[in-house]
Amino acid sequence: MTTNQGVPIADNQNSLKAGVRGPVLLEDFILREKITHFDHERIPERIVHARGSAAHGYFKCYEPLAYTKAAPFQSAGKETPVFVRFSTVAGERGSKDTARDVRGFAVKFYTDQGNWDLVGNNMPVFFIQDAMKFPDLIHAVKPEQHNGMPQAASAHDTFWDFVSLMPESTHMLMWAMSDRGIPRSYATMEGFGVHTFRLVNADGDSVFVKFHWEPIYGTHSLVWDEAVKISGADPDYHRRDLWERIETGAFPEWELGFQLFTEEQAEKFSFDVLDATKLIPEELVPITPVGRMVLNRNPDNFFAETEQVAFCAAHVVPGIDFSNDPLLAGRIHSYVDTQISRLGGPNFHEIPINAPLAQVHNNQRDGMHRQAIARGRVAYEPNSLAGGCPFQAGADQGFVTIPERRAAKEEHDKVRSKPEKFADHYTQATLFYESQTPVEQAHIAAAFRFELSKVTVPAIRERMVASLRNASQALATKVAQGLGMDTLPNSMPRALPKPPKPEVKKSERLSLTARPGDGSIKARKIAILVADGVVGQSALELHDALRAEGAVPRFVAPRIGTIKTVEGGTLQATASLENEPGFLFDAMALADGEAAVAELGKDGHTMEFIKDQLRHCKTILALGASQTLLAAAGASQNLPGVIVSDDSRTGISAFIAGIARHRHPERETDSAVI
Ligand code: HDD
Repeated sequence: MTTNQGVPIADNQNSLKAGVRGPVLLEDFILREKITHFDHERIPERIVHARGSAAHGYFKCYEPLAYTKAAPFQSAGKETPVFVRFSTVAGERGSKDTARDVRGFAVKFYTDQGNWDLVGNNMPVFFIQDAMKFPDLIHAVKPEQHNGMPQAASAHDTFWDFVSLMPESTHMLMWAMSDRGIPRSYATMEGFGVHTFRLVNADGDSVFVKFHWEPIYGTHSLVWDEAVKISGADPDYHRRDLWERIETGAFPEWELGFQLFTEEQAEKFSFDVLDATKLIPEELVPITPVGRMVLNRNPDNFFAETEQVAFCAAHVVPGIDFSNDPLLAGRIHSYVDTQISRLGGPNFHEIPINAPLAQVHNNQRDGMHRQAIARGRVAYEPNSLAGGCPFQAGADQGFVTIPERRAAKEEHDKVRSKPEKFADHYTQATLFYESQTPVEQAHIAAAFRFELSKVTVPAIRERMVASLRNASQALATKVAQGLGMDTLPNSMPRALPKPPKPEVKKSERLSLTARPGDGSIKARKIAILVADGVVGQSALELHDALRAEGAVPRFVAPRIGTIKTVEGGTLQATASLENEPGFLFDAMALADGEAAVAELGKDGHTMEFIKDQLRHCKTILALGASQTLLAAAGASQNLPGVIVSDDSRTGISAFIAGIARHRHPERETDSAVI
């Protein structure tokens, strides 16, 4: 052990004192260095997206792409290293993972031509159209300034005050109130670049693009009651899930897809592609798959990597360019700016996780925390003393901004204004709501009801319902009923009374059910409830069958440790009913064995365990004698997703098929707690 100066430390237990009971001496440089460093261990957390988790991996290109010269897409099979950070937006760094919120989905590609950061979200649209409103949006959603509450939640007055006065947020509210706001796992969320970007090829031709990440495990979310309970039992739920998936080899994986369209197509759309509150329905522009991203390595050090990684919407590489989206423009400024205070100066690009793999050559010098030692005496260009180095890369190699085509009607020199189509605030909110299944619609209504019921000012609730009427009368009526409103308020006047007719009125691709995934049960957490006297053979058979499918089964018992089987053998319970409650598992099985069933039946946690699994519509298997536990918990054997079996083989295969469906929403009723 040494000091930071490399001086060997003889004693790391005792400070230097004037006598064993005397005062500590100022001379103790070892103590002072240790405490001083400790005092400065924290850096400011991110203003937004403070709570996050990350992993390393790679992106692999399917085929070379003619429409972009961006390095990751130049040859089939080409791998580009990536570092990906997922996050919630509103909560502070130590807040819970399962808050209802948008999730950040930020990908840093370490390309041959420098770093490209695709800093997106798990929703394809945004609350506002212009970065000018971003500080207002964030001030409204963060804990209220007078009392610092609530933490990691949009269910409070200031958020709904703001959004109800900003009807452009209605579309995004639909997404945030949908089950997308409470994902089951980072590995089961879609990701979106949100803005329209441009791809540029070697000839300088450009095409518009929207970026999509599609999870191979399918889209899968929590239900609200589950999310609330998980936040108490395991606030690190998503962080742990990401870590464990990678440790167990069930690597999270997404397919990258492009929605490609030309400027001429864009001009004909009923919406403006520069408006980040609008998406492009896949029925209008289909998604072209271009490659896969796999996350296969956990960070070595949370602070060094996950905390210090600095993403920036301005980090693009040759072949990728911006559009004129006014929300994107503000982002291009904001990210570097924020890192300067968060990471302590302009040299954060030298921190290993941020350093590009491509070499850096320029004449930028000095500043706080500079690591690089620039040799020689030249720090300017042009020069002759360093042989002219570093040379500009030139238009062939270097980044060239594509010349913007300006439509004749956009002739104003400088304006603070918006295009007319930006004023259509509701058409796509309607599209999203109408495209959901009845269960998804019910969840959206329940989420609005919950959030608005936390709003203490009646006028805000009414204004929000008045706005919702423009998106969906049915939804507004349901929400109003849930809030005890006797009559519906008048609809809010629309900024654009006659919006253009939408090309698509219902898009099945917008439902979470549209992406069921590969049908596997990889990485699902499954509880097998056991106690002394369990039938070991069928319990182990089930355990092994689940493992063989890539799932993560655990024996859960009234206490952890060794469990005796009827056959005279043993099982190891790695979780207890108390330390891993039922809502932490994707599915459960009740093992066979009279004595075990009797013991489990005596423990109050067992009933709660089963009831939560029932309530959250998960797959339940009851083997042999354990059927009585199901009955005691009030479960009818005829419920979809509840499997009762005396024959472990058939029971296990039905169980696996049930788990692959994620959940059995047919079990939901209006009165169910979800
Ligand atoms: Fe942002 C962080 C995504 C609009 C300003 N943003 C941040 C992160 C994500 C996004 C994923 C976390 C990155 C990480 O893991 O470190 N932000 C978005 C998306 C937006 C968006 C998808 C809209 C389409 N953001 C947006 C605007 C502004 C910012 C309009 C400001 C004008 N965002 C920031 C920031 C953050 C940030 C203040 C905080 C921490 C950081 O940058 O590094 O600069």
